[in-house]
Amino acid sequence: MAFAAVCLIITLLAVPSVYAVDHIVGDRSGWSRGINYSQWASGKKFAVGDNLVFSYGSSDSVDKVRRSDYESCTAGNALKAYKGGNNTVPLKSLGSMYFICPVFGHCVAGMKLRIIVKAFDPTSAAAPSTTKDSYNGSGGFGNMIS
Ligand SMILES: [Cu+2]
Repeated sequence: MAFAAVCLIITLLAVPSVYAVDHIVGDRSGWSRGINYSQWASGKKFAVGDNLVFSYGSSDSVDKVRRSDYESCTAGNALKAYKGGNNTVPLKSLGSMYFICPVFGHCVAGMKLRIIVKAFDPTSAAAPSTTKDSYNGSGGFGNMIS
C-alpha cells in the first residue's frame, strides 16, 4: 500500500519533466524581424518547466523586459540580457514574460514577444487529441473509452 503510494507520487513528480516542452521562438524563422510573435505565441501553451529557445543572427539579441518597456519598445532596462545567438530560457514562474530585441528599430519591426506561463496541466499535455481521434474510425474503440 505504502509502496503503491510512493510509486504514484514518483509518477506525478516525473510527469512535468517528461512533458516539458522546448518552444523554439518563431519556429523555423527563429528570432528575427518581420515576424508576428503574438501570432506565434497565441496557439501555444507555455507551462512552468518548459523552455523558450531563442535562435538568432549576430545582429540581434534578446532582453527580458518589463511590460511597459515591451509595450513602448524601450531598450536599456533589461531585467536580463541574452546574447550569443542561442539561448534557452527556462519558464520558472507563472504569469507574463516579456522579451524584446534591444537593437534600435528591431522591436518596432516585430522583435517583441509576450508569453503567459501557466501551471503545468497534465490532462492537456498527456492526451494529444490526434492520437485519440485516430482510434475513432477503426471499429469504435474510441467510442468505448469516451
Ligand atoms: Cu533584432
